[in-house]
Amino acid sequence: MAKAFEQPIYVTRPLLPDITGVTERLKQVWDSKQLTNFGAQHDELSRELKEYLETDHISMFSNGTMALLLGLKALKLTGEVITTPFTFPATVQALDWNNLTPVFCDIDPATYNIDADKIEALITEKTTAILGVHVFGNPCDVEKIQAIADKHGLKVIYDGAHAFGSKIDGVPISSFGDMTMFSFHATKLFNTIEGGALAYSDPALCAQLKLLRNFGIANAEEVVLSGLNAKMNEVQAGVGIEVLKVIGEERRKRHAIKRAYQENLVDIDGVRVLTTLEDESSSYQYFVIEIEEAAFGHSRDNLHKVLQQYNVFARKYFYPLCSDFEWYRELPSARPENLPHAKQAVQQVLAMPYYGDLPIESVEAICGIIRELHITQKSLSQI
Ligand code: T4K
Repeated sequence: MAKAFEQPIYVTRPLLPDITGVTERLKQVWDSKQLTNFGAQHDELSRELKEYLETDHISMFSNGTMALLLGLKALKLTGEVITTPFTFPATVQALDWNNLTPVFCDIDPATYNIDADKIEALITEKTTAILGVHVFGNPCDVEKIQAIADKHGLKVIYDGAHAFGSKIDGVPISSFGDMTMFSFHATKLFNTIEGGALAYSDPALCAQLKLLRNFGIANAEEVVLSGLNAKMNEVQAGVGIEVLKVIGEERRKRHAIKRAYQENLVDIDGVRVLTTLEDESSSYQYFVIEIEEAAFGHSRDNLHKVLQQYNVFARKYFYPLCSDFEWYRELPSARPENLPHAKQAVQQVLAMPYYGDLPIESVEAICGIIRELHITQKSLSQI
């Protein structure tokens, strides 16, 4: 019989580089006395990320939400934006803060991404953009989405919060759409504690995005637009430079963990492993399973609770659906009958513990708990 873990096992743990390198970075920041406002660490990380992500241009922000919010602002969108309800609240909240109305489109049950085949029917004369999310690092159907956007003169923005390093047939994920947002939050594969970036190819956006994240200040004499304060500071950037050095090793560790999960879950009825991009193309951000209650013998919610009894804190990303937020419920596109696949996914999906320092034996033990629950069909009350 499976035993509870002595220490809690969380869905993730931050990737922490050796403290020596971070201390050296801190010393450089201290010596320079430049703590924020586009200093040397900021510029160095910016250069390194541009290369790593193979993008033409990159702008770094205090967090991913501010990057998306101001990216949408820079594109001067109005009216309605077609997006997915199966995402983190930040995606649609970035629309709210731009006075844009989200139009929720159902998802593709195979990838959990916006269903490109359902987008066109939602376009009205007010639509100005499509905001896709590369959910769990798996790419949207970028070709189909671009074709629709070109046909109707729409912008395409991707929330790539989970897609750091994702590629499609060897092409970096940021090559698609007008811009891609990345999150560098502590829970992300690559982190700057908090942080985020926009990657894009239009050089005109560089200056605009710099103004938007620095109060619209053009120079000591001129404030040219209403901006915000959303700059990445020097400590964030310094940490990021050190994290980038260990990302290859982290990806290798996560690869082994992914394989261990796959091998240990493959023959359990009712547990579907979300197909992710293979190896070099993967962002290795999450390891996600889907529970089909009839075959597994328990609901996703029951499994979630049982795992907690064993000190394992898997997460129901993304629950609740954004279309169920109180302030969207009246939108026609938020009606449940329009979002059948999203409604189903939100009841079935579970993000499993996934980070490089998670021992393979722990992965095997977690899978053992799942297997035991399936085999014995025991209810929560019997544990
Ligand atoms: N778009 C999408 C699709 C996103 O998923 C996100 C963020 C965004 C946009 C916005 O990007 P940011 O503005 O955040 O850059 C976490 C993260 O806070 C959030 O960044 C992330 N998505 C989301 C999917 O996950 P929570 O509410 O699950 O965080 P929390 O605090 O419960 O952390 C999860 C687990 O991670 C904890 O149980 C323990 C561990 N943890 C967490 C932190 C913060 C640590 O071990 N150390 C830590 O410092 O949202």
